[in-house]
Amino acid sequence: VLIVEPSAAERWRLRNNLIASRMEVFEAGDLAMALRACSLFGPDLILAQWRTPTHSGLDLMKQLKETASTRSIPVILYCDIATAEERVRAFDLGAVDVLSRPFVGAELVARVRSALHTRHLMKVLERRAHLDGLTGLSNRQVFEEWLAREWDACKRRGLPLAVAIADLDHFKRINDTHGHAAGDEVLRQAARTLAASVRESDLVARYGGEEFVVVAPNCGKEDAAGVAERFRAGVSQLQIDVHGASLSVTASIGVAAATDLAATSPVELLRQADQALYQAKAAGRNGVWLWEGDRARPWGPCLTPVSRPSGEAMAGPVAD
Ligand code: GH3
Ligand code: MG
Ligand code: MG
Repeated sequence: VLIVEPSAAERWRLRNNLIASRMEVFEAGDLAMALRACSLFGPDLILAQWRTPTHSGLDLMKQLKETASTRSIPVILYCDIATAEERVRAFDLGAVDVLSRPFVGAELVARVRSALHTRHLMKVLERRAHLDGLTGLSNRQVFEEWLAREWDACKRRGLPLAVAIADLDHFKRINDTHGHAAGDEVLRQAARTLAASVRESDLVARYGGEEFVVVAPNCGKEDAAGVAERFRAGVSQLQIDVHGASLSVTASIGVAAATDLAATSPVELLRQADQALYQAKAAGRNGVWLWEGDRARPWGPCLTPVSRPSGEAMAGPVAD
């Protein structure tokens, strides 16, 4: 809980009440310190004095609303007397509670605890809304929002961006032969392998049933193909124990990267990665195909280039 209160004596009193109830407390004496404390500590709740010599609690709330990371922090305002109009205005601005002094410590703690509980439930719901329940990866909605945001950021900064779409090979057979629960376990382990194959700045999401997608900002095509190859190799080495049997699985991956983001679009990049994936499947699966220019080509150390009569180099990934 972040206490925003100019009087050191009052801060001390509030702080003692909250600490006695095993809450972690930070303190700020003015608006600038409060905003700094928010970015440093990310409080779950702000308990703020409404009227101070330097600012009003409403100013604080307006400032919090301006930044994405502080927008959802609940605020409880307190003051000596607030008129009905003022209280309405505070709630309109998003205050979760308004307290009139004098208040006893037990009531303060009860109100703070109740607001923290609501905050906790909101966080749980937000997490559930963003994650895929089976694999724990981000879900498709997060992926779409993330791609749009990262696309704009990379475009502004003149950076490349890559996407990779991975699809497990003959996954239906695993379900049909070993049952749905075995299939689920394969999906979980494949997801874990993919998450371990990417950089921290990349996003991995479950795209659909047995399909995953990676968004790699500031990543060129060769590096993205390298990530895809790491995943392909990692998945092919998995030994998944199900009812005493050891299952293995492979994946096909399509990769596409854009360097001039103003000249293309996320939809087009995904189409290219999907087309490359399609080629990886058609060529025998368990391979990485990279979109280049106007076509996909196979990529990776597992491939043996084959000369074609036209002279164009084509290679076939290891067939299953
Ligand atoms: P391909 O190599 O061409 O990709 O063949 P495939 O069998 O992997 O592809 P197909 O699209 O025919 O089958 C995908 C299967 O994935 C069918 C579906 O039942 C299964 N599936 C989708 N979501 C889940 C899930 O959450 N759990 C399990 N166990 N299976 C799932
Ligand atoms: Mg599929
Ligand atoms: Mg598949």
